[in-house]
Amino acid sequence: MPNLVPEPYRIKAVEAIRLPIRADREAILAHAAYNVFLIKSEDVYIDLLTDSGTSAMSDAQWAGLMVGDEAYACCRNYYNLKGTISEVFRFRYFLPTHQGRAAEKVLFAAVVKPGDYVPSNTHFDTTHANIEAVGGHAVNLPLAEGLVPTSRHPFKGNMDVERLQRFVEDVGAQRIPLAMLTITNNSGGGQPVSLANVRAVKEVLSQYGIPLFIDACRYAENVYFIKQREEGYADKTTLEIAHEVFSYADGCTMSAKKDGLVNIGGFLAMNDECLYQRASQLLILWEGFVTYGGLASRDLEAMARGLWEALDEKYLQHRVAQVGYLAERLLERGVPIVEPPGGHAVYLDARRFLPHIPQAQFPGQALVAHVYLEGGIRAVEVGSVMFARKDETTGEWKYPELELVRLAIPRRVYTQSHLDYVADVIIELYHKREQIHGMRCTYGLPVLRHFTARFEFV
Ligand code: P71
Repeated sequence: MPNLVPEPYRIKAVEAIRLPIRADREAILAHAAYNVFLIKSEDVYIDLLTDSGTSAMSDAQWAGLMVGDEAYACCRNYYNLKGTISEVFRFRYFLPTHQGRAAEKVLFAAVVKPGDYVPSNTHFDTTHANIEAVGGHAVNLPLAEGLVPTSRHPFKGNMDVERLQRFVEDVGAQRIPLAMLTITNNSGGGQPVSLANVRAVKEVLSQYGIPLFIDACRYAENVYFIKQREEGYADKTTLEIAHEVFSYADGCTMSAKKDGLVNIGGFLAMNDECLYQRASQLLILWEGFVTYGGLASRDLEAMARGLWEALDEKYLQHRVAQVGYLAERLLERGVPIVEPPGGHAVYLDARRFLPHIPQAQFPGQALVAHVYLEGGIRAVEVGSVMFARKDETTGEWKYPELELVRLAIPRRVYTQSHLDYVADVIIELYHKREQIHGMRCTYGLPVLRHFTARFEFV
């Protein structure tokens, strides 16, 4: 069993979970208007909605909560976090925020003017929305292979560097206040970005004086993929690789709810002092003083410790193997997924799973609904519900290239037998796929509609 990497931890506290009977699951889902964001968590058996904020903290992190110094200003935990960030990410300045999107909001409000462009390998939905909220255009320039679920390119999260160069020439550097790289690329299947790509993107941007920011949510998983897959990095430590990744960047946004191994927290970091000053003003306005940024001091401490734990190689080896194990079990039964699997999730390819459902009838959402009905498992759609956009002039909908259902694996939470159960449920559903019908959206807000939208089966 080459994939078997036992959990490099043992379990000290447990939380009961319960599978409602099928009839109850049907009623629960209908009551939630077929949107799993609206299902009570106690009615979910295995919760794979997200890997964000759902990690199990370590004993060291829990102990860290007790040494939270709850002073309004300059608490000791701020300095502990500052120490971690300067040792791992090596940016000169940082501001804590309550989560990733708060860091994005502050950053874009400080640098993006109406009509500006922010290119990325692929922006996550909150990033996209925060750029547009200040009048900017969020532009995705992924590698072509990144949009082909069956391509086994090792770094499908890469940005297309030639497209970036052309894009900068087309719109002009003065309209691009910054560019971004999301590591790993969440919307594209949790795929990593290579160090060669980070370097190449930085080279292009340097010609024009455009800063590079990294969306660092899953930096540790990305670092581990570099170590495994990129020539010349097998013998480097995860910390050394992290140093090199961030050395090409001018700053980063971070949702520590992912690779910070905390339930809440994030930060914005940068080298530019002027930007730090401007961002500090906005942080104080929206989040809180610069030494806590909307968090309790104990949360800063848990983050300071979690950011280190995420770089532990034994932990990363298990994490990536765990996701890979679920992927393998599905692949050996022919279930279409995004290959190779990413670091935090297995993504079902809803287009190939349900070829009889047109994109306008939300095959991803229909699959999410049935994954819950079949096994009480909560997944999330990353497809037309999340990314389709209405053209304001023609009124026509533009659908995304990828129609995916993400099975996100919370960190240090589920064991292999949970994943075996998940695989069995999905395989069973795959056998019955022809019985699954499309959906229509009966209510949806124009921005980030997936959180609150309502559906029914057609
Ligand atoms: C994820 C999330 C959380 C989420 C967001 C929207 C719908 C469902 C779940 C959040 C990210 C992310 C990247 C690459 C920034 C954020 C925002 N992801 N960048 O994947 O993946 O961070 O949630 O802390 O504000 O489930 P935030």
